[in-house]
Amino acid sequence: MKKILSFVTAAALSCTVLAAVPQPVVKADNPMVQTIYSTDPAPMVYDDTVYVYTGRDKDNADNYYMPDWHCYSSKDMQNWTDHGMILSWDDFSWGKQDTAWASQCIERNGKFYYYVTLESRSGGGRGIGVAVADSPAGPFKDALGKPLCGPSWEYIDPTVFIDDDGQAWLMFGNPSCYYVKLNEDMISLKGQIGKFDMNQSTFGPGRGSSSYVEGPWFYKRGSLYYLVYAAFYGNDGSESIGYSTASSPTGPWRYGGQVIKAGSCYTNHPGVIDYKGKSYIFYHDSSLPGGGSFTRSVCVDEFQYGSDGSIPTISPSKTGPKQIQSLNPYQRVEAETICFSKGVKTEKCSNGGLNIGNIQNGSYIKVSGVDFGSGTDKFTASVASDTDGGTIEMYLDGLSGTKIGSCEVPGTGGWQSWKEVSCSVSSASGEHDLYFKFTGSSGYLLNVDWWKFGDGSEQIVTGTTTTTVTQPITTTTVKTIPDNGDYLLYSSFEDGIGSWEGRLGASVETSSKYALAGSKSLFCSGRSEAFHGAIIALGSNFKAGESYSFSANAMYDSGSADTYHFTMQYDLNGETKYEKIASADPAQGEWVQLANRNFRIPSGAENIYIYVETENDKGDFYIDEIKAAAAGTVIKGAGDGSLIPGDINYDGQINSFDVISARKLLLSNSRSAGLVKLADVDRSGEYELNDMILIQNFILGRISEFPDNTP
Ligand code: FUB
Repeated sequence: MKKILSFVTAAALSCTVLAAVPQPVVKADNPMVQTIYSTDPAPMVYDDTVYVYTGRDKDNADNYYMPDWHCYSSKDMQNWTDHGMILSWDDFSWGKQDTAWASQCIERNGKFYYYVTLESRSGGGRGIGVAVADSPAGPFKDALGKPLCGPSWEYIDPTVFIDDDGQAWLMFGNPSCYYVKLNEDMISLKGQIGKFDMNQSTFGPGRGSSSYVEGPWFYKRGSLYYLVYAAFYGNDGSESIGYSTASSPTGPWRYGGQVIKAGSCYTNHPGVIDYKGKSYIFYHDSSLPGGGSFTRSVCVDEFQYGSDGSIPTISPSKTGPKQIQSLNPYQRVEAETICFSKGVKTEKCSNGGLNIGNIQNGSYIKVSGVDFGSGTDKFTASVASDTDGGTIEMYLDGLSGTKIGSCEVPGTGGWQSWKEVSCSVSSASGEHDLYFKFTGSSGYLLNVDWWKFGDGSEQIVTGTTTTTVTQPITTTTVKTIPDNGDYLLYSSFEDGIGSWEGRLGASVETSSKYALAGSKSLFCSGRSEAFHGAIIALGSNFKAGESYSFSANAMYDSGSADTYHFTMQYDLNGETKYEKIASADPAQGEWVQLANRNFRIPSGAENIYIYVETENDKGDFYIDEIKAAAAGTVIKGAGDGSLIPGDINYDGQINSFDVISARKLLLSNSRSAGLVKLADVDRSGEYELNDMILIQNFILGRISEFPDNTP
């Protein structure tokens, strides 16, 4: 009782103070990694997500002592999820200790090729190595057991790009830039290594024959090829970033200008991407406390190309780019998803992935742009502590902003002995930066694996559109989460088959004959067994032991009626196992949804796949709109005649959650045709601002039906 009273009093007090005093907001979101010194950023856009690969400078280093490479991902450009160390110098039999320099990763046909710089332990200089993985965050394995290029003291800093004609190019080098074609296997060279003509007109006037030094970043935009690189100008004491352009990968290059001016860090290293219609440059500086030329930190900023394709001079910012999508606190958020932190480290978690640790009194984490919607009443976190624990305090918009709650963490008997703790929270609605401040006595207090908030909408899910599931869901309490388009996996087949494959003897290809949404689906044929179907591996977004909402849609247009299964395949204790996620019987020529809002991936499962198969029939079939989201998410699908225009989150009613979904949809670049149809309440054929206003007016009682503006 005492505790509740003191919490209420504190909350009330902090509200009173709030009204009078402007809130100190922690603004510094660059550098984007604060848990280690990170270097040489290499961004990659894959599966609607930005992955950034970095090197690591050792703490207190007095030279480039770099033991391993790390990976981070984001969908909003402000909050970055740490995937930890993905590869080390030690994973290469030929690599010398602590020489893990710059790198870049690229995807081809569902495999991830990671090109790295390493010094050869048998002498001769540095070289470019290549490691391969099945998912963006690894595990990666050296593909060759020897350098792909080198050793040579000039061979550092690989950049890789696959051109529109399918030809892959590798470029690298200091103080000259070298280029070579890669074979389709991405791990062997096609032809000889060439060297660009390095002069003032190709790479700008600089300290040497040109300004180019190292760290090339090669890409194409429209029909123009770009090389952005670390450059030395005049008497500058440190590297700038410059760029050149060409109309072919091998030049002739034409110097474009200075992109980022020299700062206090001796080196720099660019990485440039376009993501969701915006352009971003990644680089490194020495801005983290204790930072310097050998203790660097990765940063990111947004920029706009000139109408002629030129890159402007960009001023590094402290705030980083604008957040492009809010964070949903009502689904499990990994604690290592961080906008900015102080006094926090990440480490491997016994439950998979990472957890945050090394937390002491006063350590904190900022999570940017958290959308609490119409309000929250509960906070839950998975925590561990080998000491007496501590307290997780939660604040909005600054460390001295509104305090919305405080959760006591007890000792759990070990730093990896996980326990869920919950507490009530108040005053949080709408979108805010969320601060977790950790308090307690001296020493390390607690670790956190994940957290989430509750929105008071706990419901008993009594069934889905499935007819059979191996895991009963009728007795489980599952929150019904509105579908806000935040998917962990989404295959619409509009842009190709993605990572889908034919299972065993089957073949898959996209088809324009039928589509549940958009204009394409995936056609599965050549099946000589019922279990031959369409299959995809679940990536690092999915964790064994966790529950998710899965949905697929299937149809057949000829052959016999049969039961269709949406199945999970995984390895457990050396054995391959299969479990039905959902099953249904489609009528010929009609789509059917195979969905399960709460399917748990068994603990310990590895090599996890999902696939669609049939019970007996071996005929062809089509699948479309395959989605996976947080457990409880009501994913829209086929065969439901009860779709209500305006009910964008598909929960059977039009309410304020639909306005939130409508707003998100308006800002989203990747709208599914099904969602657009539901949101286009005036039936104009397009989803526009007017539709969102109509939905809002409907909820406010200003209109009782939607106008029909059918063209
Ligand atoms: O980080 C080690 C080296 O310094 C990189 O390979 C270069 O690009 C420079 O950043």
